[in-house]
Amino acid sequence: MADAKANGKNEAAKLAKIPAAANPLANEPSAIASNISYHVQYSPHFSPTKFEPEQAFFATAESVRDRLIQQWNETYHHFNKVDPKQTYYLSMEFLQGRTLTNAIGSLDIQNAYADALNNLGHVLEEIAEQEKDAALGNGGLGRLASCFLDSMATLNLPAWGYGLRYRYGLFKQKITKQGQEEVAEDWLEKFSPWEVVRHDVVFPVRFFGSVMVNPNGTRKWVGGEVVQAVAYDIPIPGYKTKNTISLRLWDAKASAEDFNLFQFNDGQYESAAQLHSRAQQICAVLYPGDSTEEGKLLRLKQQFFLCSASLQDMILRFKERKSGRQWSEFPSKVAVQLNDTHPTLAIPELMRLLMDEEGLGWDEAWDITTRTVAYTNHTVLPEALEKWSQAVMWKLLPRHMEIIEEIDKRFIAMVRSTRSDLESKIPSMCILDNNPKKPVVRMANLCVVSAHTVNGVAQLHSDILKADLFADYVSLWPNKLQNKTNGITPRRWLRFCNPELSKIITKWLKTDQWVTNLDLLVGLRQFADNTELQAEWESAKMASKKHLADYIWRVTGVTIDPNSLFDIQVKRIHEYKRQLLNILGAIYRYKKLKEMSPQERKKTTPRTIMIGGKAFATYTNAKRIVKLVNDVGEVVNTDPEVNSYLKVVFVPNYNVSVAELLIPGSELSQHISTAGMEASGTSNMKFSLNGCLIIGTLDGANVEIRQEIGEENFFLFGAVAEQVPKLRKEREDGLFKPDPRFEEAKQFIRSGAFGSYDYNPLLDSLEGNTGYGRGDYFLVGYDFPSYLEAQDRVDQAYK
Ligand code: F58
Repeated sequence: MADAKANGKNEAAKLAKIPAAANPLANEPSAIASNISYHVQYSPHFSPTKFEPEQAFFATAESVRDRLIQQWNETYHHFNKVDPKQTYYLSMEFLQGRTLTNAIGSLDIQNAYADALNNLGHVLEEIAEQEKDAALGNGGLGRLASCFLDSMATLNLPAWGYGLRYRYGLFKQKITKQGQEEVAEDWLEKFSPWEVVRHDVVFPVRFFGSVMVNPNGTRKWVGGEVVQAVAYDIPIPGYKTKNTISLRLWDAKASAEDFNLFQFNDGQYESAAQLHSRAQQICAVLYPGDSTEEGKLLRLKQQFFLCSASLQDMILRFKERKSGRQWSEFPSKVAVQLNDTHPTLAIPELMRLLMDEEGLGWDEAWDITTRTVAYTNHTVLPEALEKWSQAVMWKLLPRHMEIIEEIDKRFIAMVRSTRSDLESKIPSMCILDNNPKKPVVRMANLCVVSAHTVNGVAQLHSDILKADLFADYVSLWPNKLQNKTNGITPRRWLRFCNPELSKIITKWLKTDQWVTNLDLLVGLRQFADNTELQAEWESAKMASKKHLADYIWRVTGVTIDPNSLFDIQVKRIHEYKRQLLNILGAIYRYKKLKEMSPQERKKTTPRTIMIGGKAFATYTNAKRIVKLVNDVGEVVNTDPEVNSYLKVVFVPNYNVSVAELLIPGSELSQHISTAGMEASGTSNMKFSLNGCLIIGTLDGANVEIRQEIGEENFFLFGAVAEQVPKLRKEREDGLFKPDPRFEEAKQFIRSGAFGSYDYNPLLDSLEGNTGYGRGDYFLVGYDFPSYLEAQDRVDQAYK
């Protein structure tokens, strides 16, 4: 503390020596330092005496922002003039992580900033760690959206991201004796230096109300409540290019007229500000719990809020860029990509805006809408396919329900008139499920019927969509379904998070062009046997492992050995992702180590198993898995007989920034979902890119990664997707015989070896042959023996 204070003074003294001068486009360290000093003095957010890392972060970010704004405005003007077709990525989630390192790296001014901060008594890496993650997403789907923005900016594409400005993003995960605890994370607690509020970009968004029929038969949505959507823009710089695109996040605001001064002065404070507080709820949290009716309604409001504001914005831009435009031009200027079904309401909202606000007829509006919208599917899990109650939709969005009914009616008529052979399929293909018990709108069906293109996110997943989930539509529209295998940005996930390895790659390839053209990495193959490269590679990996070990010690108090094999599984906790298979394998390993003699133990391959990820707050079995991993770690890590051969660590609060530390230090990563259930996976790509091998099933993008990296770099095990239905059936018929090793591992938990917590409800999911939450739906037991065998191959290879 005393040291920190002394340092703080030291930094303040250094700051005092640097002349404060606005220099937004500075390149030289001294000019950059002056610009940072300028922001400390003239854009103050703290008391003038302080210049500790936190103050240095905000001033540094503001100086970087100066540079970004210059490029950003130029990009804006350029596209405004050129008027290209724009891509709009509509997503309820953007898992951005931190911005500073990425921005400085993209602007290619890393060294100058490091030097400038040194002059000011600070270290760039430490300053960057001050930034809070913008975690406006749950997992893979949200991170994919953020990776796409980076890539589109780098490819000089005229693209926009549209999302919501949640006050509280994904919760912070605390691990206590009880297991996972969720704590709200306020990423805007101080402020975000990256966002710019556009006070001129405000659109009204209506909820509830009714439909008014005009004398001429046209319809108009009226009444209800109207909330204002205000644009907050975040610049997304491309790598070493001027192109700087926008992530536009909408915030909800009620206007002054909605504040009832009369009531307020009468002491009725709450009802006076009712609409204000309802507006505030809209962007309060990412993914409000939807177990209650209120929660469901709020989530639907969020989705519509995003869709309506974004479409009004696109339409205004389309009209403003050139006056007197034909509406038929719209699809050649606007492409709307729906990130899953969450923004499906963009379809009826575009129809409504075109018909009710712009006066187009149904046919023209439908033609425009279907040529504009495309849909990406991210899951085949039936429980994850969105279905909204028709009653709730009629209440919140009466005009949209009319439009959806009409789309459905016309779709059914079209099938009947052109494809009588599909008559029996109509009930499952149509949009409205009118089951009187629970009438719902099937959002995925609405998307498939309305979009010009539908894509899956890895080849296997797209094949499954075509063969199963959307098979009947394929026979109707053979070319609508496509595959677009996911990707990741190599900037964040290699160049910036692993500078040591990046330097080696650049040195051996004699170019850094791989940062924007990953195909060039195959050029490393010819050096694979070169001992000099191997030594450099190994020392970079060791440096990252030490860095990671240091982090693990800081956040968990567990020491891990950088000479052991670092084995990592980090992703959302879900039964289909099978963290349970991983921990059961670890338990079996522990039991065998305990049974060995000290001499035998010495022959084993020392391992550190790290597992991290968040469980949905209401997902009980996922939370039990988190607790089990922590309990196993507690026992194994303090067992002096084995803890130099095995450690089990639960990495708390997994997020983008933690991933940036873990991935470079990994040697083996686990992507072990039940085949057919992980649509793609994207961390598998990040680990591979950092020279980490995979143990995995033939699922999602694993299949394609294995083809690229070669079978020898992929420890394959488990049932394949085609077998899964048959295996489940066999189990139902009582034909499954579990491997004794599987029984042994479960029995070890039941014996109380990892404490007194009642794991029976979790273990029971692996027992029996049928029933809800029973019968081992995810085939942990079936895959267990081949998993252990693959792990043996890993141990041998590591030697
Ligand atoms: C993920 N989906 C897929 N959904 O599971 C993964 O295989 C894929 O790689 C990734 O999308 C990108 O395509 C996913 O992350 C969610 O987070 C949902 C958000 C809304 C609530 C339910 C989960």
